[in-house]
Formats: sequence, structure tokens, C-alpha cells
Amino acid sequence: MPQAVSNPIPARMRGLNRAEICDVNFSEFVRGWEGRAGQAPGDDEAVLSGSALDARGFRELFESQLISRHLDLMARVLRVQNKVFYTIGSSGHEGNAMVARATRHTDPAFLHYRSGGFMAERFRKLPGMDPVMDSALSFAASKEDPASGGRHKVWGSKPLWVLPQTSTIASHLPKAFGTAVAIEQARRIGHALPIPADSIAICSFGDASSNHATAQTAFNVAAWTAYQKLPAPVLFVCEDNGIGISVKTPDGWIARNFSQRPDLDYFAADGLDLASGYGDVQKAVEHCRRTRRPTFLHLRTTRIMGHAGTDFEIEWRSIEELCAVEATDPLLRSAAIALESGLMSKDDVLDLYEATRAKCFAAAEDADRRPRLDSLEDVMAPLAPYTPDAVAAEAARADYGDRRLEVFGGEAKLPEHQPPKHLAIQINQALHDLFAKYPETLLFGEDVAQKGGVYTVTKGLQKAFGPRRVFNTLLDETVILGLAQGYANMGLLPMPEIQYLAYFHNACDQIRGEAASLQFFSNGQYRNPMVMRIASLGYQRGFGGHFHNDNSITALRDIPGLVVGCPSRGDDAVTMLRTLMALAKVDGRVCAFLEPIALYMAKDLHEAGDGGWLTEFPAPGEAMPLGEGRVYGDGADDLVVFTFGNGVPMSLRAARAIEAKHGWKVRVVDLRWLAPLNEGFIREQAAGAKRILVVDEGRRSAGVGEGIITALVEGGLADIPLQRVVGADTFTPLAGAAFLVIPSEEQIVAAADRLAG
Ligand SMILES: Cc1ncc(C[n+]2csc(CCOP(=O)(O)OP(=O)(O)O)c2C)c(N)n1
Ligand SMILES: [Mg+2]
Repeated sequence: MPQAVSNPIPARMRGLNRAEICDVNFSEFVRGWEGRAGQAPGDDEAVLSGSALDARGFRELFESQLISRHLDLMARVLRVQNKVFYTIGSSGHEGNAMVARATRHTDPAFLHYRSGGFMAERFRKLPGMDPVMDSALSFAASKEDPASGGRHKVWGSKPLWVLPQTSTIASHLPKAFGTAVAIEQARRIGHALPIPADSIAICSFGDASSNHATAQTAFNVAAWTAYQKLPAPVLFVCEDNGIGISVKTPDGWIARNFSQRPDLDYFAADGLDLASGYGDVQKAVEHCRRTRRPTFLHLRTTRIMGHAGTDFEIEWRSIEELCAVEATDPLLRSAAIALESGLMSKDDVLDLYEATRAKCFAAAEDADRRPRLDSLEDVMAPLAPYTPDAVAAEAARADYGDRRLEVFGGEAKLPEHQPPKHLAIQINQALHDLFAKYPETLLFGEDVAQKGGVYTVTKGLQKAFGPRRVFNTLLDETVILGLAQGYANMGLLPMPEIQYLAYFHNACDQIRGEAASLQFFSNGQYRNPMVMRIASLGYQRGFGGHFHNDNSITALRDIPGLVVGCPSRGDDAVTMLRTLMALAKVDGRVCAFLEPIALYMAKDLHEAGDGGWLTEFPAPGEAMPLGEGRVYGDGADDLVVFTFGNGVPMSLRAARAIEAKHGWKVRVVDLRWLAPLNEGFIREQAAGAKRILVVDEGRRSAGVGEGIITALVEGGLADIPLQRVVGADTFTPLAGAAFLVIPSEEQIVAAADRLAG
């Protein structure tokens, strides 16, 4: 441990600026050092006797630590001048550079926000890269920031396999686990990995974050996997500084909580001391890489200079405590190693310290002169890429005929040669078809394998394509969506299934905060395409209650960039799925496919036995363009009904009654795509209508209906008489009472009556 230093700041100034104090502490410590310098070791010799770290390694790590520190100090100074926009720093955590040194730049890394040291060290792995300038551009929110293009201060790099993370603590652990599993699984299904086959996934996080449900879920699934002797080479690095913002982690809690967990192999390392810590870090990394088992590295760190620049610790901590924490500054220990080993003189250390400072400030000033994002268009450019021609071509691509024939068992058995079928069967056939088309597709979720899902929609898939491509996960939606991101990171095309819409909400952040944000925060450099299938919506007679009949689409609709499709019939489901897969494949989009459970088995439309809701299977080559709706009764303009999902057959039935009653011609418009809403199409269909009805089975507040009406009003169509039939703002009750809260055919007819009046 470094010797405690006497505080060089006069008492009256103490506590005013802890960053300045830590800065001064360093120089004072070096000048005041009174130890005995040894005989400088050779480059390949241990930096101190008994250390696993050689002199060359020490020198580089020390320099990485200094870069990290001076980026922090620079940020504190230039924030005040509005040249830098982020001050959560890495001070006290610089030892995480050891993890970067002991791993490869092709080991995908999902990093804690205190990863300045890790980044500076990882930059060494590829020639010609500059950690200082790249970081400065990110701190300055410059458009030229190579990580996020100025969208956030993130630790990220495409060539260095650092996938940028959001500020939501612990949310990156499930996808790190997913990436580790994907590294192993890719090989088993013959998919070419973008990185070496023995790569490991690294993720780091704080001690307080380790308690978060999302973190615990990742530890649990990693152990669940290892317990079954399945590989999951993920290195969890817990950077334990003993505190989360202002709340202390109970002494010893991390070791207590993690050192004895079965199937989570625990290693501890001193992140405050390069000479003694490096060997332990190496051991953990080697263990993870060799055994392919989930590994927990407990890295001792400290936190100096507060949680962020805005955290005036002096207001809530005693000066004695602050000074004690500052005395554990790992840079003091590194300076001591440099001096004690004889590798550097006091002047060498101080010169390097000041030269690094100068470099960081110069880079920051330079970054401040670079352009920033200055138009909404620029900001949003990477959010939701869409190349319609390429997507349409991919959706219609039908060059996999041989594989189809094999899967379906010959020409005569191809689904397009079968009689019309209901929605569940057509989705099932479409999935078989897409699995034939995309060898990199995987489908997983709860009960999807042998049983084929609660509604047997995935039945037969595992048998046809094997347990490596179709499999059950453990019961955890956060894991399902974390896995999906991991597979996508490795170039696979995942189709996660969420058993019921209500259980999506449970894990929503994995899409909202993570998957859907990746292209945005990586400036389009990383993508995690997926097509998430969710059994959804109300009107079920077999299975009641809210949690099987949730009708909230709102939680999906406002996720930036997410595509949401909701078919109401079998043929639309098939052509929509083709387009969703193409959107994922071509543009890297994250897509949600809402399957209306109540329509899975629907066969008839108007009368029992009419087969009006059966459809033929569209042959490959047919696909539904994004945003295109389906119009029933084209040209009819006495009443135009906008709806989707269950609302479509209901409105078609109600339309008959309305036509008979009022002598009107009624047009029913199935929007099919709920996000983004095709406002132009809605206005086109509404223009010239004498009356409009919006039938929205979702909830009154913030539902799709609000979007439709807004599109009409903003399109200058507010004068057309309009009524809305919409679900109530309530949870769905059990049994018959459910039908009191969602739209009914009677309500649709009654709304038309009001329009007639
Ligand atoms: C889900 C979530 N909840 C709360 C926060 C606010 N927050 C940011 S950092 C932090 C403390 C984290 O402490 P720790 O994990 O120990 O990391 P440290 O900052 O100490 O390195 C909190 C509560 C957040 N970012 N995300
Ligand atoms: Mg902490």
C-alpha cells in the first residue's frame, strides 16, 4: 500500500476541490518519496521481485493509468468552460488497465463507466490508435468522436471490440453473458465467428451494481449454464470501490456474496497495486479462457474525486475519511513501484505525469474545435437505418428452394400448395421457411422447444433444425433478450420469443435501453439485429386474466428505432415476418412481432364454418413492405375504420352491420405496422372519408389510437367526424368481465350510430 501522505493543501483550502488535491498529492508524494531505488530490471524481468508483471508491462500500464487520470482531471477543468460534457471519471479504478492487458482486443468488452485505464491499455493492442484524442473527442461530444459520433461520452471502439454501454448500471451483463454463449454456439452451428474461437466476453461493473436484479440474473444464468457443463466464457469484473454514489457497500459483502457461489469461479485481485495485482488478474483471465467457465474477478479499487464532478463529497463525508481514501490512490502506489524498482527517477515520473497532462489538455482543446452534432438529422442518422430497396430484395429473396424442399419434405408438401390455414399454422410454416432461408437464425424462449410454445406455434422446429438452433432458456425474459443481443453481436440472427406481452414489460430495458440503442450510441458501427416474437393482446377465451391478455403496446411504441408489426391473419404474418427478418439482416434493426393470441386459431369471419379467416401461404418472393397496410373495401368512403390486430375481424363483422343499418359503404384499414406508424398512409386513407372510426384494442392513454388521431389532425383532417373505440385504462380482469374493458363489435356499431347522428 502507498504510504499515507500528509495533505499539502493548507487547512483553509481543504475540501474545496478534491480533484486538485489528488493532483497535488501525486507530485508531493513523488517528491517526498524516501524509499530506496533498486537496480532497474530489464524489460522482460519482474518489475519488483516476485511480481508476475514485467518491467515493460509496468511501464505501459503506468502510462495507461496516467492517461486515464489526466483525462479525468482535464474533464473537471474543461467542464466548467463548457468544452467537456461529462465528468464521471475513472480515478481510483485505473488498475482495470490490467484486465485490458491480460486480455485481447478481440475479446468483446462491455465496460463500466470507470474504464479509462482499461481503454488506454486496450488501445495499445492495435498500432496507430490514439487513446487520448479518441477519448477527448468523446468527452467533447464531438461529431468526430469515433465511439458514438458525439451522441454520448461512452467507452467504445469498433476495432477494439468495445461495444458502447449506456448509463443504466448492470444492464450490460446479460448481453455479455449472451455474447460468451454465442462465441461457443456459433462454432457448433457452423457459423463463422468475427473473432477467434477461444475469445471470452468481458464485462465490468461496480460493487453496488452487483446487487442489481439485472446483474444477479446474469450471474444466475451463467452458473445455471456452467452447472450443466455448458460453456459460458464470460469474465465478470466487479470493480469494488466500496461505495455507490453515497451508499457504502457493507464491508466484505462482495467476497461474501460471490466467493462461494457454485459454478461462478471467484478470483480476487488488488486493483490498487499493479505489481501484486497483475498475476491474479492473469489467473482469472486464463481460467476463463481455458475452462470456458463463468469467472468472477473481484478487483479491489477505490474511488477518488467523488462519483462525478457534481458530487461534492465534502458536503457529506468527513475530511478525515476523504483524506484516508485519497491516500489509497493507486497512482501513488504505481509511482512508488516506478521509483522502488529503479525504473524511473522522481523527475522521470513527474515529467511523464506532466507530459501526459499536457497531451490530454491539448487533445481536449483540439476536440473542442471539432464540429459537434448540429442538426436533428445528424443526431438521428444511425438510429433506424432503412434501405427500402435492399430490404425488399432480401425479403423477396427466394434462392433457398432446395433447403425448403428438404425441410418441408418435397414439392407437394410445400406450404403454398396446401389449402388455406389459420394464423398459428402459417406462422409455424413461416418459421420453418425462414430457418431454411437463414442458417444463422436461432429461436429460443420459454417452452418453445419440445412443446412448441404454449400455443404450439413453434412445434416441430426443434425436430427439424436441432437443439442448437431451437431451444428452451431458463425462465427469465431479461436473459432471453440478453442472449438475443449476444447472438446478434456475433453475427447470428436471433428470434427470441416472449411468452406473453405482460412478460415483455418485465425485461423491457433490454430492448429499450440496450438493443434498440446500440446503433445510435455506436454511430451505426455496432448492431444487434433481432426479430422478437411476442404472444400478445386480449380477447382470449381459453386463458383469462390480465397477464395473458395484456393489451399495452405503448411500452413498445415509444422505443426509438424499434419496428413493431402486428398481423391479423396468416398470410400477412408470413409476408411481414419475411420483411422483419430482412430489416434485421440488411439494416440491423431490432423488431417486434406481436402475435394476436386470440386469432391464432381463428378460422371463420362472419359465420361458423365460413373459413373467412383462413389464408393461403404466400410463396417465397412475396413480402410486405414496411408500413404498408391492408385495405378492405377500397374506395368505400361513407366510413373508414382504422384498426389492427383483433380489431380487424371485429371491424369487418361490425362493418356488415353498419352497412345494413345505415346503407353506407365501409372501408376497413388494417394498419399492420404499429411502429413506425405510417402517417402518410393513414392520411391518404382518411382523405375524402365522410366519417372516421378508430378501433384500438390497446389502452385509451398513449395507445396506437392516439397516434392515428394525431396523424389525422396534423394532416389537416380534423374536420372529418371521428369516433374512437378503445380499451379502458385498466388491467384486464378474469373471465367475462374482460370483455367490459376492451372494444366490442357492439361498441363499434354504436360509435357508427353516433357518427350517423
Ligand atoms: C438502473 C440504474 N439505477 C440507478 C442508476 C444511478 N446510478 C449511477 S451510478 C450508481 C452507483 C453505482 O455504484 P457502483 O456500482 O458501486 O459503481 P461505482 O460508481 O462505485 O464505480 C447509481 C445508483 C443507474 N445508472 N442505473
Ligand atoms: Mg462502487
